[in-house]
Amino acid sequence: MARGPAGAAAVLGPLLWGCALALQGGMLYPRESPSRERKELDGLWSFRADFSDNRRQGFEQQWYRTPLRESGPTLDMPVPSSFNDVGQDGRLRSFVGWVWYEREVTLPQRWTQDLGTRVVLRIGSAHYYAIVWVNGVHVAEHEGGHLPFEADVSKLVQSGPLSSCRITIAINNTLTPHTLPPGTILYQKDTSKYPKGYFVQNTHFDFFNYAGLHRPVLLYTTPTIYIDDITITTGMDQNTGLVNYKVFVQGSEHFQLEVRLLDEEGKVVAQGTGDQGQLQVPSAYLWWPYLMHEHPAYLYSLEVRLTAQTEAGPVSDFYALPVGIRTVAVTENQFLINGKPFYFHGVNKHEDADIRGKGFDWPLLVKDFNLLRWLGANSFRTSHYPYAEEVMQLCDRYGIVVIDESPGVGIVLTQSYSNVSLQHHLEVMEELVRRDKNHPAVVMWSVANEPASYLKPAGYYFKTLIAHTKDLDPSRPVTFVTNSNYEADLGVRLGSPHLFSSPLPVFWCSPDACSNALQGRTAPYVDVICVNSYYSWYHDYGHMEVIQLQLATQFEKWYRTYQKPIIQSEYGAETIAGFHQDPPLMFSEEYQKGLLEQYHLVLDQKRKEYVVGELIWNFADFMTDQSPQRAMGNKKGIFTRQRQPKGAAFLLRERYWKLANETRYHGSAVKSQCVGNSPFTF
Ligand code: GCB
Repeated sequence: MARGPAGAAAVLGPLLWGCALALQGGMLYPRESPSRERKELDGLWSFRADFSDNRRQGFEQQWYRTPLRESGPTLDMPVPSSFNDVGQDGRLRSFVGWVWYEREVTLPQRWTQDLGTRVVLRIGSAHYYAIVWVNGVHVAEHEGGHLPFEADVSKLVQSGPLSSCRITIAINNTLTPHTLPPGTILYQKDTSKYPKGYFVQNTHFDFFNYAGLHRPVLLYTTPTIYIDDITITTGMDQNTGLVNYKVFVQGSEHFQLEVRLLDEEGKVVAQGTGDQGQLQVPSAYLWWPYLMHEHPAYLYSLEVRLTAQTEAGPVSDFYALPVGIRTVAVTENQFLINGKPFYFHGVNKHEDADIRGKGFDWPLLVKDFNLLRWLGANSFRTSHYPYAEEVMQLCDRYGIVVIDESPGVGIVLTQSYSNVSLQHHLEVMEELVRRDKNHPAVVMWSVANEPASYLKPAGYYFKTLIAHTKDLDPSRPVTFVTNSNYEADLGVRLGSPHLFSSPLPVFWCSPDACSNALQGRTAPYVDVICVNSYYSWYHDYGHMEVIQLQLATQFEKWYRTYQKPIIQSEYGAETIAGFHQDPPLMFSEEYQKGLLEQYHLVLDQKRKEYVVGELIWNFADFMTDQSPQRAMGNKKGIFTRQRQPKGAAFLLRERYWKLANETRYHGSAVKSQCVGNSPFTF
């Protein structure tokens, strides 16, 4: 039965029904293999926004029961894309409530007739709450706009003579104090100022709440006995690379598993059997970040073969997972990758572009990675939500290091610290870790951005959230990004001991940190302090002369209190491309450059001590809600929204390449990456 809201009030009210923690099953990226096929459903879908007063007409009239065109007019809607900016109807741009998507799909005959085939529908992201029907039958519901979800639709597509199926997806973009990110619906009741029933969606974050089917939707197959999940952690013992694997199988308890690790030339370098074990790779090539090594981003391929006997005969399933062997560790003042100090010189991004909004787009993605590499950026933070899986895959291939952030942005209301919110946040971290745990590029989790961490419940909330994230993945450090005053912050501070527990070896904590934790002396909530500041922008407007003093004070206060490495996780200035003023005035390109230079002077001192990174806000201009502070969006990009450089991009480029040369561990030439798929060897 659909868990859809029952009454009109619920349409814009809380969307939570109490999610049980501990996710069922894996979320392996759907890759083709000798046993798996894919059918992409990108392209034009039928679409309708439910403009009825209570936004519930679609449920009342059961629009999912018959083709959408039969219940009223439809629009063509591209998928993936946000629905907001593709049309000419201003009401759609700011629409709040349920929208309906539909697509008819013709299936290969084998998929509908071979009962040994499992057919799965996967939705890369549907922002924010989605309900899915296939041929009018409810198959899935999902809360959260930035992570994938699936439905096994085999029974439905294999139950009749039909070789086609109709997929209907209803999506609600309403944000409440308990969603992630949170928001509030403001009902305006003064009928002398607003029409009856008038409401607006308010948010507490600085980007436009684009909505729709933002990422690829596809159908894929597996055998009915199948590889459901794989967990990899890696380490080094002298020159020997260690790959710990665990394979989860569904569909039977009787099966055999073989694993092989192949190098980039396709040569088998290690192999094993069984559902868990350790592969040892003598003289292993390590996965190094871009610009840190002459051969960055070395990827092995872990091929897994499952075989089982069934009454109908033998069954095999194959899956190949890219694997980078690397270690991550944090000391009191360093961030180490493969035991060498790593300095984050990178950016914060958004999934955002003209027309498509937050819709996934390969040309845009490749352009962004080309710009990152041109810039000499070695890292980014997925501000302020998980990005598409394809983005993470490119980071693995190019060696771009990622701080992987949850959609925990704008947690500023007391209600957003309730148990309902916390429970949902814990589950989102489970979904995020489940999806991204095997990416070598991901070196740290960020559970939130700029929460009101001075509020009383913040201490318990973040302690619980961070401990849970460490339990889910003991192999990576955890942080959240703060803009609080160091004295007021309740989320970063020292807390009660957290013991690292994992069936797999712990690689990220330094021996001292581990032994401190184990002896119960200290266990910080966060492992790295990430701090945002906007000196001479949001205060002391125009006074760049105060930046050095204020920034140095910020670093010293945080460091002396906590003795943890610090990343300047945001800094920047609003800049309208083409505005020039010298001496610099706010909003001019000269002011942006001047402000960055002031920051860099202090960063250059402190990076010799304990500052381990700087991430500019922002890579590119992006769309926000309308407000007097924002001239058609946030303009702090060093590139425009169309990805053209402002003056600051050249300044940053010079700096990043200089930093790369100073911090490079080995070699100089950057080898171009082979990004093809190699054939299976089993
Ligand atoms: C911040 C936020 C970011 C904003 C930025 C700004 O601190 O983390 O989401 O866009 O400041 O430009 O105000």
